[in-house]
Formats: sequence, C-alpha cells, structure tokens
Amino acid sequence: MSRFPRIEPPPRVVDASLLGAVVVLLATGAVSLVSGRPAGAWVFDVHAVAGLATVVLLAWKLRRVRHRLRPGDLDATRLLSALLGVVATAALATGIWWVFGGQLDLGPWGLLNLHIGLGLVVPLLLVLHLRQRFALPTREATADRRNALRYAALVGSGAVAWQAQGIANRVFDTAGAERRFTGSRERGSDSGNGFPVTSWVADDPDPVDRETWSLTVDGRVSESLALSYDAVIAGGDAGGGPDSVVAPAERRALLDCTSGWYSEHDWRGVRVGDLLDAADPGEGAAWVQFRSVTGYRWSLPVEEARDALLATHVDGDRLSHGHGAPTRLVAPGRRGFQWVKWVESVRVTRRRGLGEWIAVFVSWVDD
Ligand SMILES: Nc1nc2c(c(=O)[nH]1)N[C@H]1C(S)=C(S)[C@@H](COP(=O)(O)O)O[C@H]1N2
Ligand SMILES: [Mo]
Repeated sequence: MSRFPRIEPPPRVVDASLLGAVVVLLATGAVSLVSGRPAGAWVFDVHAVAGLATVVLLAWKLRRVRHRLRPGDLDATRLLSALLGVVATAALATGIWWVFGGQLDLGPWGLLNLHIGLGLVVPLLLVLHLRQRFALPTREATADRRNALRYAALVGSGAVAWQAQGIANRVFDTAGAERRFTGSRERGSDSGNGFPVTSWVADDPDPVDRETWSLTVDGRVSESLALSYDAVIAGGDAGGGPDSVVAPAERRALLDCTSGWYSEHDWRGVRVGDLLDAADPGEGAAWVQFRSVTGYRWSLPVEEARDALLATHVDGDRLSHGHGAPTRLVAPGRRGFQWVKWVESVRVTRRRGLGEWIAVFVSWVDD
C-alpha cells in the first residue's frame, strides 16, 4: 500500500509529529523575527530543517486522508481540515519559494510577509482541527524503537535538503543565492536614501518640521535635555542642559527588515552614549526608550543603547522623511523594526514598558 513502507510511521505518530513540527516552526519563526546577530543563525536553520521535514510529514498525511475529500460527503469538519491542508501547504510553499529567490508584490507586503501570515494562520486552524479530531498516539506506536530511526531519517533528510538548497541556489544563480543568514536579500546599500521605506500602514506622520522639532532626553537622568536639530547635527550646546557638547558620530550598520531585505549604510548623527553622558543617567538606569512622534517606540539595554546612533544622515545625505527625518535610531545588530524612525524622545528607564510590543504594531497605544 505504501510506497515508503519502512519509513512512514503509524498515522497517529505522523499526526503527533506534525503537531510537534508546527510548534517548532511557530517558535523558531517567532524568534527569527527578533534575531539579527549571527549567533542566532541556528534558529533559522532549525526553522528551515523543520519546515522541510514537515513537507514529508504533510505529504504522508495528505496521501492518507485525501480520499475523505470526495465532494458528496464534505461536512464542516472536513472542510476545515481541507482548509488547514491548503494553508499549511501554502505556508511551506511560500517559505521554499522565498529561499529560491521568489518575489511577490502585495502592495506594502511581499512574499516573506505572506509566508509569515500563512504560518500564523496554521496554528489557529490547527487548534480548531484538533478540537474535532485530536487523538493521542497509542502507547505501542510511541514506544516503537523504529520511530526514533524514522525521526533521525526525517530530520537528516531535511538537513540534507537544506544543504542542497544552498548548492542549487548557487548553481542556478537564483535571486535566493545572496541571502543573509536571516533570509533577507540586499537592497540599495550605500545608495543614500535609495533603499526601501518600510512603515506600518498606520505609522505615516506628516513630515516633521526640523525648525520646531526637538529631541528630549529625560527619565532617570540628572539633567533633562532638549536639543534643537542644529544642536543634534552640529553637536552644539545641549540646550537647557549642561555645557556638554554632542559630537557628530558616524558608523556603518546594516538594517535588516523582517519583510526580507537588508541594506547597509554609513550613518551619521549623534552617539546615544554622548547624549547619555550629557544627561547623566542616575540610579536604576537600565533601559533607554526611543520614541517616535507617532508613538512607535522601542527600548534597548542602556549599555547597548550607548553604542547606538540617532542618525540625521545616511551615506552623507540628509535623511529623507520616509526614512525617519529629522532623526532615526540606528541599532546595529537589531532587526529593522527596532530602528525607530522620527525619534523625538530618548527616555532612560528602570524597566522596559511591555506596551512597546504592542506599540510596534499599533503605535497609538499608550503604556
Ligand atoms: N516610527 C516608526 N519607526 C519604524 C517603523 C514604523 O513603522 N514606524 N518601521 C520599522 C521597520 S519594520 C523597519 S524595517 C525600519 C525600516 O526603515 P526604512 O523605512 O528607513 O527602510 O524602520 C522601523 N522603524
Ligand atoms: Mo521591518
């Protein structure tokens, strides 16, 4: 009956494995969105290998259940199962397509966003599906020692396929060949403002007037500061604060957006560490929160924040409105969504506001 008689585990073990695979994919997928340093590269590898193993598991499953999908005897339960099959297949297909350089233009979104969206729908449908059809694998099936070998074979072939992908991409010179470990592809490096603008639909402020804009530095500091644009770009006196000078600073850093592109530039502005030195953080200063005129905000641990930049220029050009003028956060090693644009406030805090996690999606939410 089966074309892979020695490899395919019993049905309920396949089902339980699919459940496990979805959990792994969801967890690694979520973590991958905040991983921007090479040390976190393994998360992407686990996600890919688990995805490839899932292709095999899903193929076994679909082969087993497809006869239930005869048009005459479709009911709500079966339709839901069918929908789950379609969405799961689409999630896997979009992931694989991305790896091989696929492209899709969905307005503000692209192929990787579609993959993420489908990947988030799978667990929702799966929960509903399990409410109707959940059954534990039998003890004999789980205790079967051959299953351990089957798993090893499954994960092993996933890993081999993942390696082969790299070779295939290079041999056929696809657009997928030049991916970072995050999966992102290069766009517009060293081109000044000529790289993609990525903002949430709701996060679309009017251009910020440099003349009236000011940058405040406050919270757990002994000297709150309010700096004009000229003070920020020219490193003038910290208005209202001590006579400290914020010197212009420059650094090269790579912005890597979770929608699947990255761009590397020479940024110029002020080092956050210089701002903090001028404001003199006090007791319990542990986090630094960067807030946009839109309410969008993110915090970095104070030591890391010191090394970040509030950029006014990119590759020597004044930052454009779309890229966050008058100033945006440059947070090396962090994913793009943490690089807050249109920053107007730097606040030193003891704890990190959890509202930030919500505010990066809907910026008008308050802590
Ligand atoms: N205020 C604000 N900052 C933001 C965003 C936003 O929507 N609003 N988008 C973030 C995301 S998801 C990314 S990838 C980068 C994109 O920067 P860019 O538009 O200059 O390319 O900005 C980040 N900073
Ligand atoms: Mo992003």
